[in-house]
Amino acid sequence: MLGSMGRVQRGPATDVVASLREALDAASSIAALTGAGVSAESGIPTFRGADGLWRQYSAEKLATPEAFERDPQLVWEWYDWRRTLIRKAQPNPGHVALAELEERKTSQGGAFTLVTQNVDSLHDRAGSRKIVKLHGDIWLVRCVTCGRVERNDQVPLASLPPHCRCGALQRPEVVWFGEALPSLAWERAMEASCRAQVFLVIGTSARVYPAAGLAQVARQAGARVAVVNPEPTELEGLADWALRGPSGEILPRLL
Ligand code: BV8
Ligand code: ZN
Repeated sequence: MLGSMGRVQRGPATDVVASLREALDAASSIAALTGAGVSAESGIPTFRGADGLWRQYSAEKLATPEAFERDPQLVWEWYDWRRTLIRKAQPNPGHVALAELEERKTSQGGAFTLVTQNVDSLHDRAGSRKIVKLHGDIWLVRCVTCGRVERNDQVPLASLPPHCRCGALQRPEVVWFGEALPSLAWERAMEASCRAQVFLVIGTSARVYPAAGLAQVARQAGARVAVVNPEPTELEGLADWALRGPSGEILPRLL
């Protein structure tokens, strides 16, 4: 049923899902922005949900260069804890559905770009190919001195904090608050958002910028926007479809 504005359609009712599925089938270019909520059903706590705190610290307190400068050990204990959770986690049906959507769209000669804020690599493990990682990758580390980037899969970390072969400290290769996003990733995210006819916003509180601004970019370039989230978000006002519920249940219904 259409809302009063005739635009926003509530809840994952079958007609809403069917209408979005039709738009996805017809679209030649689709972009999706995901956040921590898409990994919630894989057992990974979100940043701002009830289970989002670690030793009572919020992400804003730990995911900063200042926190790392002040106490690299503490910041690495947080990442080691998250890496341990992520290693045990499996991609859920929401991750898998996004990989299938990409496969289907590209096999029809269309485009599907998955832009993620997540650093947990569950989209890679679910089979997504065209992934733009806006905030980095928890399995990569970077030397604070010589800049060398390498993969570190140790769970738990053998030594906390890890050190580079040059002897200097290594940090997680992720984007902290106050740090610029990788320019190539940002360019690819902007390009995909401007080209999309349908822009999916999945499992994000849409509070962190510039990532959260991509929905507006897509809309201004003519896309229709679908939001998949059990809760209302800051993007409610610009959603053409608001599918209220967990992505692990809703996304497979879009196939
Ligand atoms: C930058 C990576 C400048 C590391 C992260 C004031 C106004 C506007 C902006 C700012 C401001 N003050 C400061 C800023 C800038 C700041 C910002 O936006 N702050 C916010 C807090 C206001 N942004 C930055 O600093 C960015 N950099 O601006 O640089 C610059 C430019 C040039 C040169 C130099 C500097 C960098 C931001 C990146 C920070 N890094 N993480 C790591 O992961 O450890 S942020 C972290 O939180 C995540 O990466 C993610 O991006 C972000 C948001 O989290 P979400 O993914 O949305 O998760 P959240 O818990 O919030 O929400 C989960 C959602 O899932 C909920 O809605 C929930 O309902 C839903 N959900 C739950 N279960 C399910 C579900 N959905 C579906 N299914 C379910 N089952
Ligand atoms: Zn080094």
